[in-house]
Amino acid sequence: MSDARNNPAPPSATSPPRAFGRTIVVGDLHGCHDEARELLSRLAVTSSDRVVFVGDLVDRGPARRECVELAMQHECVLGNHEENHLRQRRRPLEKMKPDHAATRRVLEDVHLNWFASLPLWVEVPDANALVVHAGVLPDLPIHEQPAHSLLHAQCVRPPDRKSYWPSKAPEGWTFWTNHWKGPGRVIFGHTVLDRPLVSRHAVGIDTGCVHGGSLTAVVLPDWEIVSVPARRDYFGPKGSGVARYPVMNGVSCFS
Ligand SMILES: [Mn+2]
Repeated sequence: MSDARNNPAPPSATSPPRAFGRTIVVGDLHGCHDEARELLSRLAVTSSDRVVFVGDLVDRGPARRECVELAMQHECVLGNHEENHLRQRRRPLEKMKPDHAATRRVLEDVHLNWFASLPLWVEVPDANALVVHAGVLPDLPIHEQPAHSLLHAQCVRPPDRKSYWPSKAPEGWTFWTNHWKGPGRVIFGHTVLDRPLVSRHAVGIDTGCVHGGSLTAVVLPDWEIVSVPARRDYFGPKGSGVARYPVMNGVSCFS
C-alpha cells in the first residue's frame, strides 16, 4: 500500500529545533476526553511542550468530537480508525457500523479534512523517537514502511509484510517489537496492553482507557510514563471474552 502523505514528510512531521520543553505522547483516546484532559492537566502542559497523540481518537467511547478538537490543537498521527472514516467518507450512515455512524454524526467536514492531513509518523529527533499508530517492520527506514504496517502492525514474520492479530497469528509470527532493533525507539498505540510496554527500541502506551483500563502518556526526553485511570468501562472490557496474549517482556495484550 503506497501513501503519499508522508513522502516527502510534511513539515509537521519533524519538530522544530527547540532548546527546552517536553514532548508528550498520548495513547489511544477513543472518545475518552475526560481522561485526556485529566492527563494533560496532571502533566501541567504548557505552550512550550509538544503534545502528540498516537491516533484512534474516535469510535467506541463517549466524547469523540471533543477528542478530535483537542488533538487539533496539538499534533497527531493517523490511526486506523481515522483512516477507516476517510475510506467511508461517502458511505451513507445507514450502511456503516452503528458505532462508526455514531462517530460520523458528530463530525463535520473540518474534522475529516484534518484526518486527511495527518501524517503516518512523527519524529522526535531530540529523543531519537518515532511516533506511529501501530508499529513498524524491521530493516526498513521509516519513509519506506508500508502504510498498512504503520496503521495495523501486530504479529509479523519478516520479511513478509503481512500482520496478524495476536489471536489469529500462525505459529512463528511474533509481535513486531520483538523484531525492531532501531534506528529509533518507536512509541506506539493500537494494541491494548495490560500495562505499558517499555523495551529498548519500543514503548507501547495503549492501556485500554475506553475498555476501563487507563490512559497513558510517555514524556520525552526522560521517557517517563504517566497514566490516569479510566473513569469507567465505556465499551466493554478487553479481557473478558477475549484472550490475553504475551507480547514481550512479560507484557500481554488483549486480542
Ligand atoms: Mn488502532
